[in-house]
Amino acid sequence: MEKINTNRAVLRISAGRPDQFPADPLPQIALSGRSNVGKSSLINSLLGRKSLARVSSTPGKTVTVNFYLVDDALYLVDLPGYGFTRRSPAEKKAWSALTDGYFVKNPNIDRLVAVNQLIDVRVGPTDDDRMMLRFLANNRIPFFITATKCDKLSPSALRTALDAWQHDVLHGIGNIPILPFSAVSGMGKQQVLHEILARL
Ligand SMILES: Nc1nc2c(ncn2[C@@H]2O[C@H](COP(=O)(O)OP(=O)(O)OP(=O)(O)O)[C@@H](O)[C@H]2O)c(=O)[nH]1
Ligand SMILES: [Mg+2]
Repeated sequence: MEKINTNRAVLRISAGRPDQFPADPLPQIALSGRSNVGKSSLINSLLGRKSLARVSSTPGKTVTVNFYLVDDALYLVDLPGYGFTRRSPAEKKAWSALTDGYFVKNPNIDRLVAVNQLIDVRVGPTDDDRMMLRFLANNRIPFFITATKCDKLSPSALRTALDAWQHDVLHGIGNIPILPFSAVSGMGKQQVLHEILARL
């Protein structure tokens, strides 16, 4: 496992088009999940920054893929959130073009070492989450799951929820790590970091 200084991080580019994705040969870990699941909050928490990634109370405002360069050694890739219903047709088109540009038409897809799929522990897996997990499994893209906002559940409710996911969403997919996390309490931060670094 590599040693990485997570305090050294910059937003390299907020890409609105696939041709703006960085082409340098560094490993990428992509964060996927619905709007408001806590992708930006997780990035800020992992990198020990208050507002490197913009956290908004109005989800889905800008549709971009944000590449955070960490210690000149890896990219954390903040993918545009899905499942935000009040989106204009133009925003939906931008979402599809970017997501397709990242997963399907990306000449540098071999640099994607893993997807961290975020699922809100109180909302549970949505149909869109299930679709994404099936897509990742079918395309043999390595992934692990982070359950976000775990500060909102009691320890026993948390255990019940995560056990159910293992039998439900991951049924037929295999034994995939599910890491409980909270950007508010810091729960699971070291485990998520460890999982990321282990993939490099
Ligand atoms: N209680 C609690 N709230 C959280 C946590 N993480 C994020 N939030 C809140 O959830 C909301 C959305 O967080 P973001 O990090 O902006 O979510 P996102 O996935 O980046 O959303 P988009 O960029 O719109 O796709 C904000 O109001 C955050 O403060 C958490 O661990 N616990
Ligand atoms: Mg965000």
